[in-house]
Amino acid sequence: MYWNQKIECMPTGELKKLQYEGLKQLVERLYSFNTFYHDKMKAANVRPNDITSLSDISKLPFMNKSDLRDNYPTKMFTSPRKDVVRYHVSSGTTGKPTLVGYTQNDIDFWTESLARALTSIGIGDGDAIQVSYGYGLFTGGLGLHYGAEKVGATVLPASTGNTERQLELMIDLEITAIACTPSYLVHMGDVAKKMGISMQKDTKLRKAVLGAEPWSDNMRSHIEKELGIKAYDIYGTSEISGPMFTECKEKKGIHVWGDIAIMEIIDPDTEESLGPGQEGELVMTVLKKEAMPMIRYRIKDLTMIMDSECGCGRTSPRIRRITGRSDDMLIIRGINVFPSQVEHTLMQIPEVCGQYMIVVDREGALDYMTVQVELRPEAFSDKVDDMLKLKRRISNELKKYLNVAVEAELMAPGSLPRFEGKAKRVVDRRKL
Ligand code: DLL
Repeated sequence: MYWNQKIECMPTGELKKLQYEGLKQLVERLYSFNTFYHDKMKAANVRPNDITSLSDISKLPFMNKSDLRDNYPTKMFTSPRKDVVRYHVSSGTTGKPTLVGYTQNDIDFWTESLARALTSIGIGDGDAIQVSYGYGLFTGGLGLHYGAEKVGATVLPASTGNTERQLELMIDLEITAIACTPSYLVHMGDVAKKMGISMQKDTKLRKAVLGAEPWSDNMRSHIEKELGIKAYDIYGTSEISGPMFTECKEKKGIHVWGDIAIMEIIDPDTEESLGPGQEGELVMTVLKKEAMPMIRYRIKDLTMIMDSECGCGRTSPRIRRITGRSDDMLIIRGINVFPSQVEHTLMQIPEVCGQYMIVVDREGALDYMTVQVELRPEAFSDKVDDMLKLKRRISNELKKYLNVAVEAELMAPGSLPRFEGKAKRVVDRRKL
């Protein structure tokens, strides 16, 4: 079953033509109407007339998260406020968050993308889907919500947390599909067990749309076996709109709709373009975005373009599941955290010196983050009450800024390791 067979199964030659036309229009529009892109293209010595084939995309400059930070909040927007119908916000690398804006057309193509994706894994009007991604600034909840409504599914906007109640509702409402992070579904399974609920026998849950954080094939097998369901990978980033692309029933790579996005894979160090089957960093150009277009955005996720055909009949390009990142971003309970954000927060607390260590661990299915913070000698004391207060204050500051629970561990002056070369600030003990 296809949602938009014409596009999903379009012959490759035709799709490339469509992509070229989309790219040309996008470049012309941005060069003429947006100072940020105009200046960036001019600095790279490229004009709209230089784009005469799809491969000329390589002449265009890359964009990075730092471009979003430097132009915060709306300098990169290409639509006036009256046409912007929604904002979402995700983590920036330091100081300011990343803001994304959407026109109604942007919301519509995002929804269309998810309608195609959900149809490809067999979710439709016969399903009741529990959306347990966060609703709010995060794109997961509302993104899936709109996509699932579009295919006619009945949506339970459960958002995150309150797991016992989520399980009760899952049973009472005969939920057949769930969209959440893989770690939350595993946690749900653990809570169900404690409540004496068998996910296989007591619920009607049969499909899960899992993403927003890396997860392995081992974790998939574990989830499918334990819960008796089929688990599919969903991928996206807020900069390209949010969750957009999934595996189909074949589970052999994530379909990326070619009329929506052009993908490239580059060597993260040399920025050279890599061919199908070669692993590198994913770069995306989103052809349809109006409010905040993205040209050659370096997402920093590591993957490859797959060169085999998919058994489902869709011709759209596919990427292998994401295996890691080329930068140091961590994902804790689905929330992106950059070590630079931790440092930025700590540097504003007078009692701490510049030495810190981030330790990430997994207990059961949930991630825990501890930040070991070395104190200045004058701030270090043997008064337990003072130290507890300081610990609480630092934990709260980190939590407020990172949006994720963090435990600060106070360390005596000189106790954390020093590095002669690149500092190693993260110890990640999670096994996926
Ligand atoms: O996580 C959007 C999303 C919501 C995707 C719900 C899937 C489901 P951001 O918060 O901007 O957006 O984080 C994007 O999360 O660059 C990857 O590093 C990581 N990520 C997202 N999906 C996957 C996945 C959303 N399926 C960043 N596998 C991305 C591995 C993923 N990593």
